[in-house]
Amino acid sequence: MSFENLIVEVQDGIATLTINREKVLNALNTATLMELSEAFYELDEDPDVNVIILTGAGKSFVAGADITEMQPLDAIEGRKFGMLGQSVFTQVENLSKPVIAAVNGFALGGGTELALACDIIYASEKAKFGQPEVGLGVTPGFGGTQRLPRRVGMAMAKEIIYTGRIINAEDALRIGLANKMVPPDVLMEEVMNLAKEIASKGQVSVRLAKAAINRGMDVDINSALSLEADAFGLCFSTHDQKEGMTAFVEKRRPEFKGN
Ligand code: CO8
Repeated sequence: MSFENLIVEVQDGIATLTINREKVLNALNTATLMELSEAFYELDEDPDVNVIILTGAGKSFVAGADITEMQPLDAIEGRKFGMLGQSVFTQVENLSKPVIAAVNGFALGGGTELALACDIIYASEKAKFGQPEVGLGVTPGFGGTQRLPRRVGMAMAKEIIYTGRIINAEDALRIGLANKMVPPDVLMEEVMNLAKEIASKGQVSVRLAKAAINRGMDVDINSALSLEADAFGLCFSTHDQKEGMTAFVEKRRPEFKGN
């Protein structure tokens, strides 16, 4: 895969997707959003990929949507740009495979929103989160008004969004925005270890669990439990369920095949 604004590397079942517009701190313009969509589609289809890591080149994860591109937009164009970002981030959220955000630096506006679309966020001690949009005269537009309250609670999300305040990694960890905070020089190693741990499990069950969690959060508890029952039942049609349980009974390590 070759892109102008992204670097994609795949090794041992783990893809690392790096947003690479370092000069503008990896701000997301239309071209980068389109490339992200294409890259995520291809990685989800790639049978050699089980887990995807998303990070940014240089000192930034993503410093938001590209302000120079947004500055001249009218209402119709602004809505269109917002919907493009929303559709790409929803694609990331709904990917069948787990996506881990390795937040290496600034994750502002669209950067926090992109991290929120990932399954798990590991933050460098240098990471800076926030939704500074009200300081630019706009609302968050790539999902922040919806995914941030779902992640950190409504009152905390309102304080973050109404003030536009920058949140350091320690606070991101405290409020449950980040799963883990690590020193900058070991961020990628820690994220890779997490990815390898996930990749070593039964991949059908990992993906069905992701779908059940994601879909279940948007419906009532009884419908959600029904989704879980369907996912659980479906696992019993797989090689990996037979192998996983047989290996337990035979006191050996399972050899999963991902089917
Ligand atoms: N867009 C475009 N260019 C950017 C952006 C951005 N979001 N962020 C940084 N840059 C550029 C700077 O303009 C600068 O370019 P140049 O060298 O040509 O002057 C270069 O990147 C380096 O930036 P700084 O010199 O500012 O670097 P600092 O280390 O001094 O500061 C900051 C880093 C604090 C991250 C600072 O760059 C900053 O505040 N950036 C903007 C952050 C921001 O407000 N992000 C939110 C954007 S809005 C958004 O994401 C909403 C999404 C939904 C929109 C839906 C619309 C319809």
